[in-house]
Amino acid sequence: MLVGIVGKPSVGKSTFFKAMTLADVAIASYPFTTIDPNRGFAHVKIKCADNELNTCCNPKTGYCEKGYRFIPVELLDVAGLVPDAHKGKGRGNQFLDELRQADAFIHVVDISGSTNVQGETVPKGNYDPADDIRFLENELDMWYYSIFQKVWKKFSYQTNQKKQNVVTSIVDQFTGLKVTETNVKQVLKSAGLENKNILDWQEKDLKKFTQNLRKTTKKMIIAANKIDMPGAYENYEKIKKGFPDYIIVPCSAECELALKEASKNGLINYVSGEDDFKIIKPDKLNEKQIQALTFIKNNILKKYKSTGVQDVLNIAVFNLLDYIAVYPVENENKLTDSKGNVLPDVMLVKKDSTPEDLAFKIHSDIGNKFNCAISAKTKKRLSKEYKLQNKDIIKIMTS
Ligand SMILES: Nc1nc2c(ncn2[C@@H]2O[C@H](COP(=O)(O)OP(=O)(O)O)[C@@H](O)[C@H]2O)c(=O)[nH]1
Ligand SMILES: [Mg+2]
Repeated sequence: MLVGIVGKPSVGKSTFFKAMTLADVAIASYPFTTIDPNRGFAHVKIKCADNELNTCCNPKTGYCEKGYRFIPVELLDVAGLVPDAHKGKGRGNQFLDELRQADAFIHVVDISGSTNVQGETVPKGNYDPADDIRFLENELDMWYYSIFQKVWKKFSYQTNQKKQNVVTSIVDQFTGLKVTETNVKQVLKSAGLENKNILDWQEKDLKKFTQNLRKTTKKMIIAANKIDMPGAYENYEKIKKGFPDYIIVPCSAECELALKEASKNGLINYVSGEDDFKIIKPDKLNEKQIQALTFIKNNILKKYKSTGVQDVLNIAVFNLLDYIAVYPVENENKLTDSKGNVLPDVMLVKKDSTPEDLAFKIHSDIGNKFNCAISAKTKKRLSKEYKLQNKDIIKIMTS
């Protein structure tokens, strides 16, 4: 799974990325600090199944900390998008191209309203963050629209005898954008274009189809970043009312990064996404650091219950994309792999996946040889149609 971070320049995309991956990336308050995309692993967080089963896991991927299991998810941080990016403005078409493979987008917005549309610093409150949501939606729609226009033109050249299947041609045109046949069929239906000859589509049909396709295949959550700044909360409240269809999460990437770094340096005890931290080396902290930590504790953690950054990723994966976490094991009694590692893997699978889907996700060979599955929690054999549940522990039997 790949989650793309999008937004105009200087809203905190790279800070968000760094806070989640602790990768060494360039962060600065001037536009286009990031040119080449940053790619790295962040983690979604679940309450690990090991404590409810009175055991202790040995993760092969990700890690487990204080009863929380962290499951890797790939994150992509690209350069900022500016208006007319789809036409190539600010190398926008290159940056959009880098986002093709993403399953979902996190749109980072500077909710304090202190960066203009180009990403330049302006006095706080001088810019309405609602404009960011509108302009970015428009850029993404125009991006899909321009890709679609190519296939649409192809249709008009085709004679009736040589007419290609509409759905397959659209899927082909969107190669690499994770657009499936099911997506296209569903969108044709929802846009009321199922039975309309594609050559009779009007401009408004094209727009509606491409917009719906974009919304279906690139789901988006809004990270209302810089919530630590004055006036940000009021803007967040306004945006929430103005865009009821979006999940909007208040966050402070800078605060999360400060906590992660202090924790990495052994100064504090902090688990990503928690509402508190503990200072463990008070004598190693200078006055400025103490002030910063006190600010985070009182103005962010107490007020919002977390810095919001971990929540954004968790909500994107589990709510927006509807994934669940499943533990495959080889020994259903010991809950281990063949080497004796307890609950070594957790896989993210789409809700409503079956055990066979899980088998294919592990490896195509295992999928091809799939025979049946056993739930390690109940020791019962699961039916072919069984829908996997969050935190199921599954043994796959192959033939
Ligand atoms: N106050 C505040 N500043 C932030 C936050 N996140 C990022 N910044 C600052 O915003 C500026 C732009 O950050 P950067 O991550 O490079 O933005 P990008 O261009 O979107 O990747 C830097 O000066 C960051 O320190 C935040 O949560 N709060
Ligand atoms: Mg950046």
